[in-house]
Amino acid sequence: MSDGTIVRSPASARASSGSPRESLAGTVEEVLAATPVIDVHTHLFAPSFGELGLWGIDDLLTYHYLEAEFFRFSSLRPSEYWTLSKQQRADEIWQTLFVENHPISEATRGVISVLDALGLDTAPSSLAPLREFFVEQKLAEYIPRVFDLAGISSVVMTNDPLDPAEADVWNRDREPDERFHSALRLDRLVNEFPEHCALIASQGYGADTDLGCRALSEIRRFVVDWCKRMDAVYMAASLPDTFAFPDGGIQARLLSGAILPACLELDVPLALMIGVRRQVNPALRLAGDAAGLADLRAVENLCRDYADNRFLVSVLSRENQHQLCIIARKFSNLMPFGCWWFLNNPSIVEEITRERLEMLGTSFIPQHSDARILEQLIYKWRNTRRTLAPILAKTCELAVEDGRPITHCDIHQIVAHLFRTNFERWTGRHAPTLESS
Ligand code: RAT
Ligand code: ZN
Repeated sequence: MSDGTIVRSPASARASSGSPRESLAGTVEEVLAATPVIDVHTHLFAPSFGELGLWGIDDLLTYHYLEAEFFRFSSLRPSEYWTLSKQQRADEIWQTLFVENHPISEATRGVISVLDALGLDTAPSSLAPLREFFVEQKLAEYIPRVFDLAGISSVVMTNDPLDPAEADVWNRDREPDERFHSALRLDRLVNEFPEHCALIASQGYGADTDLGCRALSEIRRFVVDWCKRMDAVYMAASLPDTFAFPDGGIQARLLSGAILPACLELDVPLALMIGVRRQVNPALRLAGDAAGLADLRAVENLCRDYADNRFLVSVLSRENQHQLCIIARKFSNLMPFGCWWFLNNPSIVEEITRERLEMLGTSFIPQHSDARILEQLIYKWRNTRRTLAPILAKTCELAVEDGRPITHCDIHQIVAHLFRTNFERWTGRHAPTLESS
């Protein structure tokens, strides 16, 4: 079918040709499957980061989304759980969530979906055969296989220069890997500045907790240097539900005095992930964070007062999503992205994505995976495509009904905006494409 072919709505396609592939829904599905994604936010690492990169069955099972679910079913206390080895923890989670209970939640189905995609038994009586499979994999061939199964061309990592394990790698010589872009994560700097001020100073920067003019310009120099060292495609910080701007507090002063000017100097966007309530249950460690409703006036103020900066914004509370769309309609320097963390469930993704399409057309980035374990890319992107397909088809169908023909080329362009070019435009980077693109 040529690119200019008009794609009919399902009803008219059935009436004329009877072929479901001719239908809008079929075409949208095909285009979604064939368009490689740039995954704009993950916690994955390039192979040169060694042990920091997580993959395989034990890492998949000890994912913190599953740990949170495990404690709902198991009588094991968190303090006992943390004394176990990773393999023992994985065994406990498998037994509890996959053998004694039914893996029907989003996170448990994710593991099943990964095993299935890799051609593995989804209900083995022990993890031994699965462990054997993963031990045999060589990352050099395995990463391209996983990327291929997930339909992605590249991912963006999360790189915090104040994380000692990461800084070690960055301070060594490493080959750049075009499949793994970096994002300069500023959580420790923005949210725990007093605790990290000395570490910044130890790297030769005149950081000071007084946050006076000199200290701010030195912190800006620190941020610029690290952004260059990492060749970061954007800078990012997660922020609590209580985040306010401007409020004269440490976060706001760091943003206005150091980070936003550094973004402008380097022409990179700033990603703000707003609404996390860290460690409401510290016993659960990574699984102990929660979400809260934020006051998005902070985003309005930032977008208005820093009109030359570009912002990528994701908000964690379901109740904040409509407000974010409204703000994006007011400020063209704001790009909403992703259905973050607790929102990444089909029912909520569907609602948010429909709302965004209705209010913003294609001018947003619908999803990121947030994958921490390599193989999660497979299920998270499979799920995203599955949820997006009927929504996009319905949207196109409405346009046809309203009198605007939709061509194959239109559908390719719509999906390309959502999966790739909005991000490329925002970051000014063009990531490598797969052969299939
Ligand atoms: O989704 C997650 O894995 C969370 O733990 C967070 O990492 C969150 O995505 C973040 O980037 O802060
Ligand atoms: Zn994340």
